[in-house]
Amino acid sequence: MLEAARKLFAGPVAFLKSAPALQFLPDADVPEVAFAGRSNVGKSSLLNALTGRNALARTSNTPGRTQELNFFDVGEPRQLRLVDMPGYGFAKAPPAVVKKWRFLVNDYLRGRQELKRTLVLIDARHGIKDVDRDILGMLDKAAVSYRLVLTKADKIKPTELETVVAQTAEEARKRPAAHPDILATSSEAGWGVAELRAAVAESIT
Ligand SMILES: Nc1nc2c(ncn2[C@@H]2O[C@H](COP(=O)(O)OP(=O)(O)OP(=O)(O)O)[C@@H](O)[C@H]2O)c(=O)[nH]1
Ligand SMILES: [Mg+2]
Repeated sequence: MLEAARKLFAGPVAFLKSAPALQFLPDADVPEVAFAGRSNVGKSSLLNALTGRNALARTSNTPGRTQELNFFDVGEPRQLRLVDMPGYGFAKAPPAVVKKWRFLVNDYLRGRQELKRTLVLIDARHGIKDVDRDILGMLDKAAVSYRLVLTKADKIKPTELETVVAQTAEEARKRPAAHPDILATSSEAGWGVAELRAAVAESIT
C-alpha cells in the first residue's frame, strides 16, 4: 500500500476550485477525502505535506485562513480529490461567519455521495476537545466514516505523544464511525506523512 500511495501522490496535483457555498461544489465524479478540524490545527499544512507541495493550500499563523471548501485533484488521469475546509471553533470570527462555515462544512460532510473518508485533525498538544466532540458526534450520527489524525507532533515530547495517541485511540474505539487507528503526524518534520498517504490510498480503493 505504501508503494501504491507513493505513486498516487507522485503524479500531478492541481487546484480545482473554491466553493464558498454548497451550490458551488464541483460535480461529484471522483472519490473525495476531506480535511476537517479546528481552526489552526494544521489542515492546509497537512494537505501540502501529503501532496509534497509547499504552497498548494494557503496556510497561516492566524486562525481562520481557509474560508471556503477548496478542492484539489490528484493524479493524471485524476484518481482522487482532496478537500481543504474552513476550521471550526474559531471564536474570534463574527458569529454569523462561524455559523456559515459550520453549515457549509456540516452540509458537505453529511451530504456528499463521493466522500470516501474524512480526516479529522486533532492538535497533539491538546488531544480531543469538546469542540472536536461536537463534529465527531455529528459524523457518528450521519455514519460518515472518519479517521483521527494528530497534528503538530513535533511540538511535544515522544512520551507525551504516546499518551495522547493512547487516549485518542481509546476514545476512537467508542465511536461508531471512527477508524480505530490513530495517525500521529507533523507537517513540519514530515512525520507520519507516508502513512497518511497510505491511509488515503486505502480509503479510495
Ligand atoms: N510546528 C508545527 N507547526 C505546524 C504544523 N502544521 C501546521 N503548523 C502551523 O500551524 C499554523 C496553522 O496551520 P494551517 O495549516 O494554516 O492550519 P489550518 O487548520 O488550515 O487553519 P485554518 O485554515 O485557519 O482553519 C501555521 O502557522 C502552520 O505553520 C506542524 O506539523 N508542526
Ligand atoms: Mg486552512
